[in-house]
Amino acid sequence: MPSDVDSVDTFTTEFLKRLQFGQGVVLARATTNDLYFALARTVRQQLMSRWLETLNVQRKAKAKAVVYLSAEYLLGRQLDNNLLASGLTEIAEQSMERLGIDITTLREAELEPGLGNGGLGRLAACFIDSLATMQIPAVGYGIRYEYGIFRQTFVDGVQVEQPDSWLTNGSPWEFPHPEMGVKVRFAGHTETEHRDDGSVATTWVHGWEVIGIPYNYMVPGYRTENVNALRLWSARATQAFDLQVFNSGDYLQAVRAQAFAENISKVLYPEDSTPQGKELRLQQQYFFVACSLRDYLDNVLPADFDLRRLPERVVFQLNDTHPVIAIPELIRILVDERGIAWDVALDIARQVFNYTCHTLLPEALEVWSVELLGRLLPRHLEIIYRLNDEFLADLREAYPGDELRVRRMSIIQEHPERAVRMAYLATVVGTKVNGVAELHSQLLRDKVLTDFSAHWPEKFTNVTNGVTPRRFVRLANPGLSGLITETIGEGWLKDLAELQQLEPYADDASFLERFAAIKSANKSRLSELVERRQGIVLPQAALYDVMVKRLHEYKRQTLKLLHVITLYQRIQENPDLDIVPRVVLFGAKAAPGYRIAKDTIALINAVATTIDADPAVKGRLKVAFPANYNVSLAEILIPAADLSEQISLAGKEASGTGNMKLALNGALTIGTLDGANVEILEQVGAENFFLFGLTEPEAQAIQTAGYQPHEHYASSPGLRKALDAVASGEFSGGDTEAFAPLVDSLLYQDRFLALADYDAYVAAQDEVEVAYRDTKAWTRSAVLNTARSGYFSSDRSIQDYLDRIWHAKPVPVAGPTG
Ligand code: 26V
Repeated sequence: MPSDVDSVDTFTTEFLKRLQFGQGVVLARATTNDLYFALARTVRQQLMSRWLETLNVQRKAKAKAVVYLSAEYLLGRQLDNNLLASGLTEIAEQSMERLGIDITTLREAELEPGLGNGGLGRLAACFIDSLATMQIPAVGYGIRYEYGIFRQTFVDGVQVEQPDSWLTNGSPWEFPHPEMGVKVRFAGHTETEHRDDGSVATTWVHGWEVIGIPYNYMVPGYRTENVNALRLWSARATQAFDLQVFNSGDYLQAVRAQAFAENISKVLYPEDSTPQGKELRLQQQYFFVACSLRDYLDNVLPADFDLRRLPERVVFQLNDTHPVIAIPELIRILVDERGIAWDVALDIARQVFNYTCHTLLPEALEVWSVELLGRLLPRHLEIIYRLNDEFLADLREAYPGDELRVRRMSIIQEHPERAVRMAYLATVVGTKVNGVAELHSQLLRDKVLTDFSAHWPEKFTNVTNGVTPRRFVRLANPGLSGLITETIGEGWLKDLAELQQLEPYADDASFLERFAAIKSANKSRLSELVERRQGIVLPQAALYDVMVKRLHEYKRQTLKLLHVITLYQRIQENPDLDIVPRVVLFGAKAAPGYRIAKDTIALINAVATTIDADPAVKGRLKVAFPANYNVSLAEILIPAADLSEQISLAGKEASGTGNMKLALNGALTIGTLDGANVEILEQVGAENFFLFGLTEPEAQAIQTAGYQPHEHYASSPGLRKALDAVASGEFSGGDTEAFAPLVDSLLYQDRFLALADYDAYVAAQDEVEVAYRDTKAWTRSAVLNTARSGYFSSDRSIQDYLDRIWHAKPVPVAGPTG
């Protein structure tokens, strides 16, 4: 294929062709979007031949592949990532410069695919990057939501959600394949036929169906010829359905039917903790899982493939419970469609599925009511019942007389309604169940899936999360990346453990100066952005204190805010106080229906406004809350951080991944012993980490004993003062009602022990302040954070999955960079 664009000349020629023939405009008349499209298409073309070659090589190799099933992929912008992976960044930059085009504007023209809520979706995006980089044959499957995570705006400080229409300008990275549409059936009933030979055959007579159209996205590995695929499904009405209704003469009804079908992939559910049992969400889950299995079994595997040998060729990783309906779906295909005996089918399913759990909050564990499941997927419910019957029979044999245990472990819960516990289904059938950080996996074994881990200890394992250094260091922090590469070479981008080699430079004065200068430049870059967006000017010489993550009570943004109020009150009390100037940055979206979370956002904004209006503060304290925190904003915010806030109540945050990104970029963590913080502390050393707060067992003990939050209010003067200020209306123009629900929930409930940890938190923040005054020592710690965080690469996570769970091997694609 004559498609190489490996010089500035050929790149420019190709770019102009794309502009003319792809967009239908000439340079002089091109819009920014035209130019962005032409550039994206030029890069895409370069990756295209590698992609086809990868498919070719993988098909021939017949190696075991990893199929990652995830309802979310929080991809972020693609242009820079694809330029980097293909080694075309400089050529593209020079080419654009030659044409007088500002490439930065083009970069910013890309609307990021925000097809995920937060950590879980971003982890999926990091994992497919690592899989490709490590040359593992892998496919990611998911949903092509027409609207991703909502765009957050603030109106008078209150979060208002706008639809995220990321596709309005078109999407240059996707390859739609309408001709490869897959039918997905729903509803109806089942019929059983007792055959003469004694066997029983079940047929699912469905009620309605839709078509899934695959959209392919290239997932290029970093500096390798391997390009994997991400395949996202979009729902369309079937023609048969249309014709039937159109023929009946009811045109409007037919159009409505079409809209109904397309609704399935319309929008990402913005809740990330409390499943509402919504019918459309179950439709989404089954839709993408059914499309993906069908696609893999029928199109990816060879036509004559004997499905009895499936475990040799594929492993399905279930990203949380969202794709768990794949288990009964595979069994249904094997038994009902391929005529494989139940026991054999079940045995296959047992070998190919594995389940990752991403939470500990009991309210986040998905259950589907039997009523809904039976109505939407009658055959699947039957299969689940049969699985459960057999499982419970095994249990009764293993634990004679222990009916209580049997009921506890049943896949079907009886109260408050009959429902299928999806985590249990995944645990019963899956080969391996993993948590996402050491502490999380341990608590999963000891607290959430206790009976299961007693029954099957070898089923449980841990894979600590990681993040891709390509996006979150190399692209997000070019300054630091340059310094690292200059110092230790560029091997770290594929083997992040090499960052260790930076350790000796923590005592090298000139290295420290350069490191600090880069941090300071990153702060400028951030403050320019904040000024452009919000007209707020951030002081440069200040400690940048960053808390970015979804808004959730367990993450305790209010605890951070109470500290901010305390700092403010110290200034009010003593206007000449010598404190370290601090910029506190928040980034957080709240689920639209999560009242307390939205109130917290309003309070953060109200506090920011009040502090800003107070001349006594004189630039010593600033709160900035840029709206719409997303991957693109993370890439600017994280490299500017001095201090990383990881202050969830111990035992609640499964892992966290923002904590890893921040540490890698040289921020020091102030944090609790929760999630992966525990491992960050272990890696970077206690001298380079501000640890505070209750431990998980302590928190547990307090809650068991009957926690009384107002006792802390009564005994801590600082806390009392801060809370009183909120209650008195100081931040709401005298309105004492505005934040009453928030204050009351803290004083009378405080589910996540924010008040209990307040004193310890403020004390740790005071230590931060002392430490920050010693610039050299602080920078030394920052360098050590970077040098010692190599463990948190998603490449290492993927290697752990390979070793402990998947047992798949690389299939390198030969080529100039292979
Ligand atoms: C849950 C639900 C519940 C039903 C409604 C829709 C929905 C969408 C997403 C989720 C997932 C919530 C779990 C989650 O995101 N967990 C986060 O996973 C990260 C990656 O493992 C981890 O770092 C975070 O600590 C964990 O909170």
